Amino acid sequence: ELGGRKAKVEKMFGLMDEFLKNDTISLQKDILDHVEFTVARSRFSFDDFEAYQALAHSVRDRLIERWHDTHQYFKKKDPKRIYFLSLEFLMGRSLTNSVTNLGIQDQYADALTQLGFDYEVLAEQEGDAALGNGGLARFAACQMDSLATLDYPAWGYGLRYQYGLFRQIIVDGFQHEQPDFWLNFGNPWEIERVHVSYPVKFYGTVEEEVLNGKKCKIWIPGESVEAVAYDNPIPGYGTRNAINLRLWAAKPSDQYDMESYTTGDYINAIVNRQKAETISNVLYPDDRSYQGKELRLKQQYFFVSASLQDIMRRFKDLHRSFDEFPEKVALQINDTHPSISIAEVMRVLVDEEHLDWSKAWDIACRIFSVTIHAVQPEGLEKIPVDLLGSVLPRHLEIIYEINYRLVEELKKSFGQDYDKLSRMSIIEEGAVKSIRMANLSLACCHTVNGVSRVHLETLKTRVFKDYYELWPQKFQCKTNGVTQRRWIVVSNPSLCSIISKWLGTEAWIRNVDLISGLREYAKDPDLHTEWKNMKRVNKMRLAEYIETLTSVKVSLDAMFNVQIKRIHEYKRQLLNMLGIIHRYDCIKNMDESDKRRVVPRVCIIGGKAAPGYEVAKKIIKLCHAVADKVNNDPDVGDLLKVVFIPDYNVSVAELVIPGSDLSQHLSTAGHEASGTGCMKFLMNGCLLLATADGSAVEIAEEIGAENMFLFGAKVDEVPALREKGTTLKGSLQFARVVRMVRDGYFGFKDYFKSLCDTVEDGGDFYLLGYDFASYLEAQAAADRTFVDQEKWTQMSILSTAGSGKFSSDRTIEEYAQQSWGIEPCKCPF
Ligand code: GPK
Repeated sequence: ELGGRKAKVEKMFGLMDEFLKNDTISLQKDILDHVEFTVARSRFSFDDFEAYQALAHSVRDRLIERWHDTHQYFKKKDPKRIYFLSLEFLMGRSLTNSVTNLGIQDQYADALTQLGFDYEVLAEQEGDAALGNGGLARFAACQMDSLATLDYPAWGYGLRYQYGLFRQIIVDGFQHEQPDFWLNFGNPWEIERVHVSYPVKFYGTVEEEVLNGKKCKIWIPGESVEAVAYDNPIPGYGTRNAINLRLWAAKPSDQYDMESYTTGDYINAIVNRQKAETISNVLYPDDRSYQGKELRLKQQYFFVSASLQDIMRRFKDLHRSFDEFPEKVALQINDTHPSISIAEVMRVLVDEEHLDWSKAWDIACRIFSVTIHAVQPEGLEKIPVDLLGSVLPRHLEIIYEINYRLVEELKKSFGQDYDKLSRMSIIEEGAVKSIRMANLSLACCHTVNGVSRVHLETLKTRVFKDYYELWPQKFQCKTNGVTQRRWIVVSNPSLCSIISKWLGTEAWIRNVDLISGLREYAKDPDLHTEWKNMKRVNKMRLAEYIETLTSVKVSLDAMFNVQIKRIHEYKRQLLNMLGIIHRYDCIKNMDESDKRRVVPRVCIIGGKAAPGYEVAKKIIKLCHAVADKVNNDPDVGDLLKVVFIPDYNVSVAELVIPGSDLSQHLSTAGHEASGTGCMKFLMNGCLLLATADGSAVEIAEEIGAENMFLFGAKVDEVPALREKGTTLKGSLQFARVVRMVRDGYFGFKDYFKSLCDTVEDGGDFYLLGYDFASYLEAQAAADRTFVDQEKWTQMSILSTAGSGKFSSDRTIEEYAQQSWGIEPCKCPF
């Protein structure tokens, strides 16, 4: 029997290439089949959206084929696997990315043209999968692409939110949030696995039991919800491997409410059951601020519990003893959000598998690693003890036990230094007694990763100082990266062709270090011509988009100057706005001959503010108020335009980045853990105007500081500057532009008052006033350079050429080797 099965598997591998064909005719046939049988439209009449759906399903078939093969192969080889747990993934669109990674873009384009459709137009039909907030979530998506491409045996685990990140609409210049019901028209990229489901328990009590003469604890839960798997294949580039991103959706469970059915309250019983689904309903839209909300905790535990059941089931299929667990399993915790998994692993090993505590703890300590994305200690999650005790009573006990043993160990190193012990404790005493999720991770994880060198330094010297002194070896730097597949190949095809042509190879798409080969041609006039044409075409596309959305016409000769990211005080979109106001003010005071020397600018801003973040919302309004005034001022004309792009998301970024000349990264030094947007601009040859913060410091090392526009206070100057507080005076220019806003020059005087207060009157925590002069100087330097197009183009080429380090492929290699201890497992054929 076994021999028979083996022969069958061999046969299947042998037939692999026999299945779905990728020639034009086969693709057309598949698309039309899907029109008829999946979308259920007649092949004689279907519109662009239906064509997109059919196209997507034909791609999905090809993904599924590879994905099955890959998992069959992983099963056969049984390598150590990496499980990547993240509450957020910002995948964006899948069509073009999948087709590119499958390597059949030309075939598809031909097939569609012959059917009378345009591939690019159909691609535009797809909505974004926005199951995340910002950098953290997009970075998770880039890592999945690299894991697949580098053939690592990896799984992603997360939550399948019904509502992704809210849609931003702008009414009279104010942000409004609308629900993103992204699943309305179906999602061809996911595979519903009704048979892969696990019960997840909440509430209840803990009781003691005697088992084989030993006392043990058992959790008697009060509620059970079913977690159902939705699988999202992630194809690698230039490999047959396709890995899986498994997202969990909550469904009512059949257990636990039988009572109400028998008591006759039939309708209420069903309504109550339905409430279970709320767990995976909606993504929390707050970027890096944590409120102790029950639903949030339930989301975290829900996805962690389901994922661990899945992981352990897979492990137990092939292995008998948990002794081997650390040889087969690495668990990566993306920020502290999934750190309840540490307590869950302990609960399963101790309560269900009946391992000794110390044995279980040893296993836990060998499997977990964590990446911290926050900079501020306030950004770290704390869960009120009462809340945790009610939702997960057994986990609270386990955390107490972990903490007790931790503190005993700490006493050995630090004696009776109670201040230190209380800082390092997992439990925070105080008005609201809380669990510090970061400390739970620090206590257990073998590796604690920072996302840039500067960030790791901050973790070591400030945020986790005590832990660093105790366990320096745990702390590692894994500078972030982004995938060149999406951020060059998919979103900037003309640049992609130029790079391949000049390097004489496409190998850089998998091995991006080769991109440095462009340096050699940085002064080549032929390359300059191609480069400038590429930029111009991308700017044209962006200009059309801007006009469609905002009715503002922009000149292609202007410098496109862009800041796109979540709106935050520390990211200082306000500094950008004040700089724009300054520029406007200067132009207003110029005579015609002065004006001729002004470099025309289009200032583009985009980003969402968390719904409850008032200051951020005022910044958005200020952008619109300034835009209204400036764009309609005949004195200014094309010299200055201000554009706010609404509903910024991944696919908007794919359009905006290739069309930018200059990008701005203005965080107060020490506040941006890394930044990944800057890396996408860098790859696309957009020059950077940035503070020496996060990854910008490393970018300057790679491309040379002379090839970007750095400004502002340095990380180590910031604390002293803050100390000086009120005695710090911004420049006269700064006072003047703030006064213009205060005096109602752009209207909404009362509304903007509190915004102005944040940067004046002894406030100005983020040092806008202090950095203003040097910001203006950097902007002026950018102007001077832009006039010299040859110089500018050379810097642009050198930016792309120096971007190799910032590929997520490099990041993933470092994780694989330094944190996870995993090897590639490449599916043959
Ligand atoms: C950091 F703490 C957080 C958070 O809650 N959300 C988020 O997007 C970002 N981040 C950092 O702000 C960026 O500097 C960093 O590049 C990104 O995470 C990925 O590490």
